[in-house]
Amino acid sequence: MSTKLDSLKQWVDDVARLTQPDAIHWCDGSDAENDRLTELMLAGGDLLRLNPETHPNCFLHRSSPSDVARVEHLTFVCTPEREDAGPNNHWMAPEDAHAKIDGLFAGCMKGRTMYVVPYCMGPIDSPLARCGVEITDSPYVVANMRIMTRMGAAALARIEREGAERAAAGQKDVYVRGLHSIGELDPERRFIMHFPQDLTIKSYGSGYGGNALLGKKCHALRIASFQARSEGWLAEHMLIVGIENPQGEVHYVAAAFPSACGKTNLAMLIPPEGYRRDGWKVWTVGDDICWMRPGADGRMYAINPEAGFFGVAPGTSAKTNPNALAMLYKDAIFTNVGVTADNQPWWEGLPEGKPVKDWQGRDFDPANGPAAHPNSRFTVSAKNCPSWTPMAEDPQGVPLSAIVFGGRRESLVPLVFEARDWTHGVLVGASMASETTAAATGAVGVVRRDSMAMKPFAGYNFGDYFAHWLSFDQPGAKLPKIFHVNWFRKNAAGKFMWPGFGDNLRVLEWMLKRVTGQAGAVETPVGNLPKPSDLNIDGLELDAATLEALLQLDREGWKAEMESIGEYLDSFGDRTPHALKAERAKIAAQLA
Ligand code: GTP
Ligand code: SPV
Ligand code: MN
Repeated sequence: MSTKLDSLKQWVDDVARLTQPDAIHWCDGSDAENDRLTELMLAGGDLLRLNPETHPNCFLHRSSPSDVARVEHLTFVCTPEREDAGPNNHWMAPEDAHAKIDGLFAGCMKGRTMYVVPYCMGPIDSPLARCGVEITDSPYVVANMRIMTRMGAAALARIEREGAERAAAGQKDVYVRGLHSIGELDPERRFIMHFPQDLTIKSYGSGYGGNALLGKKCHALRIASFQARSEGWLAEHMLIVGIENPQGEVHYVAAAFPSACGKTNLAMLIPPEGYRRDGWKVWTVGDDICWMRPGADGRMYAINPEAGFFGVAPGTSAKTNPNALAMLYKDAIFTNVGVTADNQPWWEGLPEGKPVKDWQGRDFDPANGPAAHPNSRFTVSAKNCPSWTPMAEDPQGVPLSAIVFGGRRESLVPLVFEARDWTHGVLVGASMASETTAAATGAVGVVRRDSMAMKPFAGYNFGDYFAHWLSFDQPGAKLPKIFHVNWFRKNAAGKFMWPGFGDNLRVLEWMLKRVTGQAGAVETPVGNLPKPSDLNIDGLELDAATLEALLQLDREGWKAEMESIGEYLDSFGDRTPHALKAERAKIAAQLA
């Protein structure tokens, strides 16, 4: 197999000349192809078969111990002007970046097979979807891309069709070119480079999801956010979930929480018992990425560009996320989890089973740390999820009623508040902060600003990005209402104050009733908060003092927070929109 699209053929030839693989394989995405690759990986030790009785067609991959998470310090946005990447990104001049990474790619696929992986982000027939081609020497990456994207023949057909149309019109190609090699898996020889103007990605030296599955963070967030700016849409680090009320109305909500801060869990939420009895249902559209744009009716329409979930394993249990657990008994790839004596996958938070091997394949010994790496993950098709909705395949996307921002903050930030209007909501998103997690290498638990949960993923200057967000406030626009949540407040004993997970629906219910004008709120300078009586806490074991504390506004604390937000906005210099600074100043003045 090859392609009739000259530009693609040319690029693949150029890459082969540079990397010198023994063989080139064009992926068609078929079952037969996947079976052959699986056999190859089992034979080579890239995959281990898990218990076929309990987990048919499930596999374990153990990565190199130094290659278990995203590497933000080695990730670059390479725009011609440094200012366009912004202080929120590491930058390298494009010619220097190409020279550096091409030096690593030279001859790196000798003795290996080069896989050409055409993929589509979004429903294959959607006008909102975009395609790409990833070249990789990792069969593990191919297997994951097959689950996470629409990969193979249909994607190639769309790329060729669009390519032919554009060539005829004298226009540039629209598919993203991603070149990936696992190299030597040496952290000293590892780079993830983005060239947004050229729709190009080059990633060397890591096999980990966010660094290596180039359709995901590299394409669908960094390159796509850059493209979206000039084309009038948004590419966001958000889950998309449908909430069906007892009247049968479904409201779609998109929520941006930083990595490992609860997107997968909220996307698959199971309503508390009383809600279930009343007829509430939750529908999963996506758990990590949302592409959205205003429709003809002024509402914001969203698609999930992905076809699968690459989710955090630890903490996933029948208690916290039964829908996620249910989809992990067949056709799943596990990365860096432990295993039990009868070869079932195991991670911390599972009440049953006992690990005998840890994520590195050693005999489990608590002295070595947890059995599963804290950032161990599962890869599984979205269709495996019991709450998955066919609306996820709608080429037009789903209309959003609300956008939610949130972070992991053990103090200060209330359980929920509502932004007064779009500009205030954009400020709320831009000001987000969260404690860092194991999803990226580096310290865990350090509070940092993470605007719209996009700090590691915005492909351009955050100042320009805030301005782009503000630009959607147009006459005739029917924009979603914006909220902020914090499931992670802790008490003096260090325990989470809010039960979280399924009970988060109580907070979503309040939000949606605000959207439809059926719920009350207290206005404060920071935003509108529910009174304790505005939340439905039927059947919840939560004492009144805790609920009150979760919904209280700490004025002194917020004064300091507003000062810090002011410094943060200033760090983007002239690029920060004046409207955002003015909004912040107004709130600070009201608090004073
Ligand atoms: P990425 O895939 O890294 O982008 O992360 P994500 O946002 O999808 O994170 P995920 O839902 O997998 O959550 C990761 C961690 O947050 C797990 O340890 C969960 O147990 C925990 N978590 C999720 N929701 C809640 C909640 O409502 N309350 C508490 N206390 N913890 C939660
Ligand atoms: C994240 O870190 O936000 C993830 C996992 O969703 S990865 O795709 O590896 O970036
Ligand atoms: Mn993510």
